[in-house]
Amino acid sequence: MDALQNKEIVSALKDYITAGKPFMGICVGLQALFSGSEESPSVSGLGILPGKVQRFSSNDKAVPHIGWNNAAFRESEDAQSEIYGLRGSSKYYYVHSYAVPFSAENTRLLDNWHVATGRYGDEEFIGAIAHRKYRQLATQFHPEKSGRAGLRVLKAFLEDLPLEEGISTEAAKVFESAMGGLTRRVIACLDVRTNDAGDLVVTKGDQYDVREKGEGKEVRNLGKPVDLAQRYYEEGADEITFLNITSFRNCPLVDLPMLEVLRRTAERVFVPLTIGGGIRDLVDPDGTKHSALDVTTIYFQSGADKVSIGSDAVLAVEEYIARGKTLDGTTSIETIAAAYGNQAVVVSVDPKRVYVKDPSDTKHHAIKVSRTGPRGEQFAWYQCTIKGGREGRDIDVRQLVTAVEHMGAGEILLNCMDQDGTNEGYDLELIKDVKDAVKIPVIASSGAGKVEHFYEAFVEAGADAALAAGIFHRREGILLSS
Ligand code: 1PR
Repeated sequence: MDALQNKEIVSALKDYITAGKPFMGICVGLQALFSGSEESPSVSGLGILPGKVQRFSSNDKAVPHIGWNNAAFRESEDAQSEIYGLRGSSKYYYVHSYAVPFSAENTRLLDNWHVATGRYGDEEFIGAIAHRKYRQLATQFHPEKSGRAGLRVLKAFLEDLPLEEGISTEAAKVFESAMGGLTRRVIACLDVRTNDAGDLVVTKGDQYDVREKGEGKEVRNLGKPVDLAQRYYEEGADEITFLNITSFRNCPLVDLPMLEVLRRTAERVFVPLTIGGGIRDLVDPDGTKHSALDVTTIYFQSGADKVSIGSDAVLAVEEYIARGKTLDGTTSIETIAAAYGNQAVVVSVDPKRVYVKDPSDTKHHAIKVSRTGPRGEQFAWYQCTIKGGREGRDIDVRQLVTAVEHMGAGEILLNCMDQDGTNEGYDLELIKDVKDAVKIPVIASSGAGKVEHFYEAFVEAGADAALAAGIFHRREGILLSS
């Protein structure tokens, strides 16, 4: 709304929409149609639709609401039809902490609109609204990131196909899940670096060692980043994450190869793209300084939807703890979350187990582990590392995740160096422990070797999403189709 006001186009926009001219709004483009939002109580919305945008309650679920959920029309006659290609049986990609709650009251007030809803925990919210007469559609979800289902919506809007009769849905069958209609996400991860021949390749390590064993010890080359991303998208990945794994070595602002990878991927891949590696304040070789926020902006302009912060988050948390757990507003997490929203900031954690005989042997938060230590130790604390696992710090995972949640991170990408590349399954005890500690979504990572491992991460450990690499690169696993 600030941007619209600064451009002095608020009243022209209102006139345009109320005159019934073609309009499509996405995410905040839907929210702005309403009278206001709890996110910025002092700022008015366009007020074209009655009602307020409210924050999801985090009592029973992770917030932000990130992932694939429904937008199903409520009215019985509409539920049998597609409106702008929206199907009750499809899932769409959402990423937001605020939504317009759906109630009987809204139905009455939104009489001129078809209303499609999603359900998150026990809250029903507006997922999309389409005008009954005009070519006007607004979606809380991101059609441009919702794979084929979303592209169908965009195409239908552009071709002005408001109502396609007669396509029945079996929506009810797919709605059920522990978190309302939200599905669990499967994320394909591409670790990217330059190999010894100078080519940018996808690689994959065993416990972070990406070099072949034996003579020569070359960097493993598993393929080209854009081609692999496209393949995983076509096979059903819900999201793609690129990790620029050697970004700590050099620090030019414009990491041209990764920007080009993102640009080309965004032209072919229509699910969310996360970029990690080197998200921090940078100094160019000529001494020019760039903030982490500038770096992020360049990545977003090239097609990324989220950034993932690793080393810089650990260093920021050390300072946060030294300050007595107070925020200072200058960290990369805080500045990026303030500019782009919490959902744009993922914190990637690279922990290593440090075994102890008894929890009282360490000042750190230790848990009981089923994979015991070399001397039969049954407990471990998880030490955070930086620079791709090369340097351990005096801080444990629980300290890190609670602090970054306070700073405004929207999601945790939880690796485990001990499990990485082993194919032996995720570290379920670690995932459970982190889920207990924070309200934001947790992405399980490291160790997936078969489809059952995803099931364990979701059902036993309660992960909101599961990320994997090797299983997909080796073509052993079957991606769970969204
Ligand atoms: O510290 O902000 O510059 O970010 C660096 C990023 O690069 C971090 O997110 C860190 O996890 C990642 N990274 C650095 N070195 C490596 C390495 O492997 N040598 N990759 C690395 C870590 C973890 C996942 C992996 C999963 C699944 N790789 O990306 O894909 O563990 O693997 P699996 O399914 O095959 O077991 P910064």
